[in-house]
Amino acid sequence: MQEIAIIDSHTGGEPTRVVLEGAPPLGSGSLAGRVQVLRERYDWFRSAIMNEPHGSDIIVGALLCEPQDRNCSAGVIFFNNVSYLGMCGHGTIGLIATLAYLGRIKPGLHRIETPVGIVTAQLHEDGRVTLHNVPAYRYAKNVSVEVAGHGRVTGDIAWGGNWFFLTEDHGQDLSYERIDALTEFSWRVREALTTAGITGANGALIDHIDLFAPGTQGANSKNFVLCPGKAYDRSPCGTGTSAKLACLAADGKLQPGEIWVQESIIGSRFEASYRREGDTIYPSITGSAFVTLRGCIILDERDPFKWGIQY
Ligand code: PYC
Repeated sequence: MQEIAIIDSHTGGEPTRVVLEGAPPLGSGSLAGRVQVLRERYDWFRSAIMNEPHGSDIIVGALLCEPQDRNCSAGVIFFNNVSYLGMCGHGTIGLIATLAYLGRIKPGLHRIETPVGIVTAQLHEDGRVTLHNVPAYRYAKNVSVEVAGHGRVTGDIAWGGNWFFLTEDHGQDLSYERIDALTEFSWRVREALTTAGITGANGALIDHIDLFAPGTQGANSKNFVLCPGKAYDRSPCGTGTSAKLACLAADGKLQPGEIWVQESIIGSRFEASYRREGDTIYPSITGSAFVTLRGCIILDERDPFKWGIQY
């Protein structure tokens, strides 16, 4: 039997599972190096925690690691049902809420090491968290792709800690009742981008699709975000909102310090803004997370599905 200590939380409805103990040895190098070791040698660990029957395709895992930089409160590697994430906005907010729940951190600023760089997170006295993310940028504007059964769709490609295709030109009604249709449509967009050889910088796979529409009840915008494993983000997506800020900034539609309220497909919200240093955009995302479960995953060697049901 192997036991893996976990704490689950949700940020705007999107779950995060912090893995506290029980990970295989990844060494003490950079987080980017450690995620490579995890991917190449111990991917069964990710699968066991994320996939059914222990997990589900909607959970994002956050493996707590010793930071290399001693000025950081923690290091973290994010993963999901299919792969690894560079950064995760809702997941960082969930991680901070979890560390606070454990009494390991107090309100204030905390540096967190991730595979794509150091982010900082402000834990507020009332429990809200403001994530100061890695720099975001728009890589390409007005990229058109032919989507099977739909026609041409035009959008922007941007980085916010993960790669996104962001579009308002989708002809879809972004309503919760249409989750299945939105999932199928977004998946087709993703497949069309891959088929057309459209990527992020250095050939990076665009594995998040972000559909936008006008927001409701004072929100600037509402979105539907399809994640890499075909689950939709219940939260407004921290890295996706960061990518959106980069596009708004590039188009001169949002000024530094101005608040952008991003609403998710289930109605949860992030408050976002950015600061600019030269050409560099630094996004900040504020949201709340709530701890929902504390426990232990048990890997029983007799269980034929202990490593998760693989797709
Ligand atoms: O909040 O950045 C995010 C995120 C990425 C995937 C799911 N949530």
